[in-house]
Amino acid sequence: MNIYNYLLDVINKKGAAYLLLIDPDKMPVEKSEKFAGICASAGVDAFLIGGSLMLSGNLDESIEAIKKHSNIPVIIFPGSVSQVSPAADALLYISLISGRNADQIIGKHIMAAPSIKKFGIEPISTGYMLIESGKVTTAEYMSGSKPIPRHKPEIAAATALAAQYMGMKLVYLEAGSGADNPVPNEMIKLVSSQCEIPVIVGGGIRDSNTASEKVKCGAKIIVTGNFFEDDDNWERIKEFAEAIHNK
Ligand code: 1GP
Repeated sequence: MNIYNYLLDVINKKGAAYLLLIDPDKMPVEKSEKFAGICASAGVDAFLIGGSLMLSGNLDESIEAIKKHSNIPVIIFPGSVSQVSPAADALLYISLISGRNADQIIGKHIMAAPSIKKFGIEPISTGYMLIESGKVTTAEYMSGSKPIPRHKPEIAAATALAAQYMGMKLVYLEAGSGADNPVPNEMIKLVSSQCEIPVIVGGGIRDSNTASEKVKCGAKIIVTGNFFEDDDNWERIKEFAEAIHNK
């Protein structure tokens, strides 16, 4: 089964999928190994891996370490064209559809396509939308694009529908890592009622109630990153997974 179908299967069986984001710059390899084992036994469905910069981290080494200590899929969430690794199971092939910068909608993709083919990685076409969340986030700053205003769910819904009509397989509502405020419930409700492709929600989710609330509003995949970079919180991974798996 390919990874996209695996995600659909998880959604179908558990109600929603829980993905944990690992940024190799923020989690050294030795810590990722331990983390991977804990996540696997806590019910996490897949890892996302990637980062905005990749200064100290090494993508290949991190993926290999995670895979050695767990058997859940590792999906690259690329912060740049160089973040393609043969060790990964799949890659979110993200187009920044909330922006109007052609390079982030198609340009970078052309640069990355030959390596994706060469390594045989499964690309999962994803419409990626930045949503205003309070202060300027890294994703917003690095992409140099304006997020969709948080009180304009209809813009997000029309954008998601366009992504679906263009053949994209997932739509990602991103408040940004460490966001002050997660994606608003009203926006998740409208987007998921309008489009048929699974809606991913991430950014600023720091407790299981919020994660569960987003699923009740229609999110089919929840992503958390920041909160579990602190190992004091690791004992709560299971609580998040159970809150998200509402079926
Ligand atoms: C993935 O950027 C998010 O969508 C992760 O956000 O780090 O705030 O959980 P947090």
